[in-house]
Amino acid sequence: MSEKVVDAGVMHQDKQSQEIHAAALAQGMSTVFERFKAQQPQCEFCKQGLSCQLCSDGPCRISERKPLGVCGVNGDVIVARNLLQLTAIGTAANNYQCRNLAKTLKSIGEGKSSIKIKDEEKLRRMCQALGYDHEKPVKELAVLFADFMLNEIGKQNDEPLALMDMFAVEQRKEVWKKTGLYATSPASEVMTALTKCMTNISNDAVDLLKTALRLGNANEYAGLWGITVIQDIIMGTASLTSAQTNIACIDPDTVNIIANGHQPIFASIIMDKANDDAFQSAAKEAGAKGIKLYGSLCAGQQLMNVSAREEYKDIFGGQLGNWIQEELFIATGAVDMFLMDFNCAVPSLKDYADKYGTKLLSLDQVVRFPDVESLDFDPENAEEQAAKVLSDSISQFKARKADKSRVITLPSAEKNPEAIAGYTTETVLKMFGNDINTYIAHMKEGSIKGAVAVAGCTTVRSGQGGKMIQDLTMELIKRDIMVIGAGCCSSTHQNLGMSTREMAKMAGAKLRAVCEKYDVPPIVSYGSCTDVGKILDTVAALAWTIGCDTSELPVAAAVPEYMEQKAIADIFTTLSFGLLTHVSPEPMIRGSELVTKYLTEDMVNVTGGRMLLEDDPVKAADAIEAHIIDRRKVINFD
Ligand code: XCC
Repeated sequence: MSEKVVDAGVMHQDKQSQEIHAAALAQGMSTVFERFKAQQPQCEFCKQGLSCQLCSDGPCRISERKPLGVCGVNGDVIVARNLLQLTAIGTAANNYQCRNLAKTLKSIGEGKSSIKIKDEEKLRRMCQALGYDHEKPVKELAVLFADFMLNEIGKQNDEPLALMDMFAVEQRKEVWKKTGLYATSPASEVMTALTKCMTNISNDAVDLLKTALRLGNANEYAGLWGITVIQDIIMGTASLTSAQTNIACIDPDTVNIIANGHQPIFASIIMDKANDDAFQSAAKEAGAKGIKLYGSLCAGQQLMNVSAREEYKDIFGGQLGNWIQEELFIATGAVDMFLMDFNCAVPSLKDYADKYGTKLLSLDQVVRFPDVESLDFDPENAEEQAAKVLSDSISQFKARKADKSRVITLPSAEKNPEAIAGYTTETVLKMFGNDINTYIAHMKEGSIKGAVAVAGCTTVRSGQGGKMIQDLTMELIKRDIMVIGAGCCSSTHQNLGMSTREMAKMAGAKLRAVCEKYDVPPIVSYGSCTDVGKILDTVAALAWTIGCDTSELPVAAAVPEYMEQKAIADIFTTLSFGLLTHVSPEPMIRGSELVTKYLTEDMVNVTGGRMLLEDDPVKAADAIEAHIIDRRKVINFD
């Protein structure tokens, strides 16, 4: 056992969560942290990726004494195959979400749904880029664009992804063509990848890893790209905003609805509907001050990004936090309705909901719990569904008020400073006088030494619980490196009060001066983990303008608290883009020297990218900074 077991004293990094965590334990509940501890020691074979459970002759575990499985497979193939399966799951999940969005857009275009398109301009721009007559009626364009996306996701003709052809920088396309990484549709790539994962088919570990890189491209050029664009079209593009964050924003005197997950469209419709007089007066009659909808995880990040709109002012209650906190939201005893729209709805939520009187509702066919009601989002019935959620939430509130035994525990710790959010390529550039060259000029002179996307989940492993995100981010900004946050990393930044303009004071002198001049924080939040697509948009825009390849830019990606499979797919996306990609905790690959060496060293000769495995935030920042300094030389920025 080389790994340190989580120290019970090092859990949530923010005081509000620590308080509610302690209260939940005192009330007889267990959280991710206690269950992690109870699971120790975990299987060393599995941790190294050396366990194969695919066939009836297994499970096989590879060791020096037993180097081959029953079929003769070696540890390299087992490790690579296990990793490829994770990548395929993540790619499928991102594209599943994109397909849902495309279907919703199509139903709007066909006039079957009453949902309104909030960014018509973006739809027209995208259609123009695809070569359609962008002056057609908006509904027609919605159908055209939705059909285009559905075809991209599902086509089986082996044609490359049109989006990759259109939006990737030229040098990158050449790299992908040369290395066999030019991807076709995610449906086809996932089918091929999973077939390769079958027993006794692909016995070449390097080929399996290259398949994961192809999935990375299919993940980006259909899934992530499509999610961001269609969500913007339907919900409206993000704009700069500030909002309350963390558990203390829950108001016990309002009807409280939490929107948890990654698919925020339905929650935005509920917010629209909550303004109706009928619901406002029903809430008041029930004794509530009003109705609040709070964001949770990545869906919350998206909702926060559009929360500056007038119609959401009284309804959006704030962004509660990241996945390791979600049990705690319910443990406050003040939550009436908890909506689960996609992943990161932990199984223990049911125990929490039963204990604290919260109603759980699953909103998508893939989210299923025994004995939990589902109301799968249907764009054709969105209004009725939103009305039902609101009436049920009001009834839940009434029941909460009537329940004399209900204990409400809210944090006594100080509220967080309001977080600023809603950054996109456009908003960042706007801060720099709407000229990407101004940003590049500052990069060139070194006042912005480089930029790092700090994205993805939080994890309970090794006592991280947000700590690694916090420490790595601080180390980076100290070194004049700008941080772009997304996903639960952004939630962690917000909970720790790091998403403010004042953070400029903690940055290196040069970065601080730029931040203060342009009124930009050194840590900008792009939103959900699916907004990695939006971050790569910014990366591509920089590369286009500078005239270099994405692998030559002084940028890197970091997934400092990697947890699940979509993060693995995203990691293969950034690796395929040629970016240095820091990952902690280590994925389960150490059992194969070949796989570890390929990912951390040899891949540089394929895509230009490589994985940086480092659990120490200072050492990770050192290595990222060294990479950025090296890249600056390549493009003559020094
Ligand atoms: Fe889940 Fe996105 Fe990860 Fe957070 S960041 S732990 S997926 S909610 Ni994607």
